Amino acid sequence: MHVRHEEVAGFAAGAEAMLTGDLTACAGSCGPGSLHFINGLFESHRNRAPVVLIASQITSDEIGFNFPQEVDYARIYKSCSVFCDEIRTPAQARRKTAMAAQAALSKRGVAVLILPIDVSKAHAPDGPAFAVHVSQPVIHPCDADLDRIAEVLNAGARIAIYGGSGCQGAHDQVVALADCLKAPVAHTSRAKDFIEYDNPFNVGMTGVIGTAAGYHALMACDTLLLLGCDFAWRQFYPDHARIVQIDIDPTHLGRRHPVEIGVVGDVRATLEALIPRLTPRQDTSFLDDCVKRHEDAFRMLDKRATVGRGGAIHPQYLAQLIDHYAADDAVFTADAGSPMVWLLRHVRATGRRRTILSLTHGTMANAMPQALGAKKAAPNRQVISLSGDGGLSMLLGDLITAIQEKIPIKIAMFNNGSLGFVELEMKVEGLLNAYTDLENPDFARVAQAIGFYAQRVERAEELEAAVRDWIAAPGPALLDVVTDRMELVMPPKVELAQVFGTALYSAKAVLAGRAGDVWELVTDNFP
Ligand SMILES: Cc1ncc(C[n+]2csc(CCOP(=O)(O)OP(=O)(O)O)c2C)c(N)n1
Ligand SMILES: [Mg+2]
Repeated sequence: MHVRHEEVAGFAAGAEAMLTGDLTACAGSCGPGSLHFINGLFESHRNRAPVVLIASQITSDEIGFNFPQEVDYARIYKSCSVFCDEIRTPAQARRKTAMAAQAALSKRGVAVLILPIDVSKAHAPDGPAFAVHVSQPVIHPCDADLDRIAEVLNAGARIAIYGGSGCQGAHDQVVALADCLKAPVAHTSRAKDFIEYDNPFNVGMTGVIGTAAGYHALMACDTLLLLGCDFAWRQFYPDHARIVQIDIDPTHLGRRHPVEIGVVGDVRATLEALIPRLTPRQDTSFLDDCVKRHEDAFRMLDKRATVGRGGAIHPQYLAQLIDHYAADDAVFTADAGSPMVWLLRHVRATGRRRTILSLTHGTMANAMPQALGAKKAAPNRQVISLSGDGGLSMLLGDLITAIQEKIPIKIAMFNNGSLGFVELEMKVEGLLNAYTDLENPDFARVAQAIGFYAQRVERAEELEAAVRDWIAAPGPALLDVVTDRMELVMPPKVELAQVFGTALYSAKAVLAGRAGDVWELVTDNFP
C-alpha cells in the first residue's frame, strides 16, 4: 500500500499483523521519511504486532558528520522495538533480516532494520541459508503450582475472574472455569473479542471506561484470578482479596498489584490442567448479584443510545446503529478518545468480529489507518473505522490512499466539533476547557471531492437510513455525523473528587457566562 504519511503505514502494518498474526513490513526513505513512522510503530509495538520497518539511511561513509537527512534511527526506535540494528555490509543482509523477522514474530513487536543506501545498492553475496524459525511451545505451570492455585480457589467464597488478551483462543476454558467456580468474568478492553460473546458469566469491563458491574466484581470479591491481563490502573484492583495471576510473560506477574501466587503459563493450557483440580461450587449468589448489576448497567447505557433532546444525535445511538447493521464478522477500529469508548460499550462481540484499538499507547488518529491495513489484510470482511473529528483530521490526507489503492473502508465520523475526551478530562479536573474547539469543514464534501461516497447527517431521524446506505456503499464511504458534544463518558464509580471537579467546572463556567453549557452537561448526563 502506497500511503501519503508514513505514520499511516506504521498503523496499517500493525493492524494487518494483528489480524493475520503474520509478519508485515513497511519501508521509508532517509531522514524524515523513516522518522515519520514513529507514532504508528509505537502503537503497533505496544499491540505486540509483528512488524518490520526497513528504514533507509544515508550512505555509510557520511554517517556521523551531520550529513543532510542524517537521523540516528537506532536511538529513536530502540524504545519501540524488539530488534533494532543496521545492516552494515551486503554479506549481513540475509542473516540480519532473518533475525529481525524472527524477533518480531517470536517476541511479538516491531523490528527495525536500518539500511544505508550503499548497502541497499550492492548485491548480496551467496551465503548460508539463514531462515526464520518461530515455534509455539505450550506452557503451563508445574503440578505443585497448579495444586497451590486450586487450594486458593477452592477456599474462596466470592471468586472473580479478570481476563485479558492472554485469553485469546481460551474462550471455552474461561467459561468452563467460571461455571465450575460460579464466578463472574470481567475483562480488559483488549479481551473484549475473546471473552464477551456467548458468555453468561460476563460482567463487562472495569476501569475508567468500564461499567459498574465489572468494577464491583473485582472490588467485592474475596479471591481474584487474573488471566493473561496486565491492566495498568492500580486503583481498580482490590486490596482485600487473595490474588492469583497466570500470565505467559513472567515480567507481568505482580507488577500492577501484589499477588499471592504468580505463575507462567498459557491461559488455555493452564486452565485445562487446573479445572480438574477444582471443587465445583453450587452457591451462585455473588455471580447472580454481579450479573444483575451488569444487566442494569447495560440498560442504563442503552438509555443513552437513543435520539437526544431536540433531535440531537447521541454518539451512543450512532454506535448502536453501526452494531446493528455491521456484519457478524466485521473488523472495527476506533480512534482513542470517545469513539473507542462507544465501540467498546455499544458494539457487541460475536466471536467472529474483531476490534483494533489504541489501548496501551492511546494515540489519536489510529482508526482510519488501521482500517486501511485491516481491509488490505482481509478484503472479504467489512472494515469499519469509528473516527473522531480530531483524530481523522490529523491524518486526513490519507483518505486519498483509500481511493488510490481502492480500499473500500467505511468511516463513521463522530463529529462533536471538539477534542471531546480531553475536554471531559478538563471538566473533571475542574478546568474550563480551552483549545478544545474544532472548527470543522463539511467533511462529507471534503471526502466527496477526494472520491468517497459520503453523507453528512445532522438530524437523528435521518441517521438510520444513512447508516444503512453508508454500509452498503460498494467503495470507500464516509458518514459525517454531527453528534452531541455534551456526552460524558461516565466512569463506573464517580469519584468524589470528580464530582467536585465537575461542580468546580460548573462554577467557573457560570462565572465565565457559559451557564447554558452547565445546564446541558448536568441534565444530559446525570439521571
Ligand atoms: C497524538 C495525540 N495527541 C493528543 C492526545 C490527547 N487526546 C486524547 S483524546 C483527544 C481528543 C480526541 O478528539 P476526537 O478525535 O475529536 O475524539 P472525541 O473525544 O472528541 O470524540 C486528545 C486530544 C492523544 N491521545 N494523542
Ligand atoms: Mg471530537
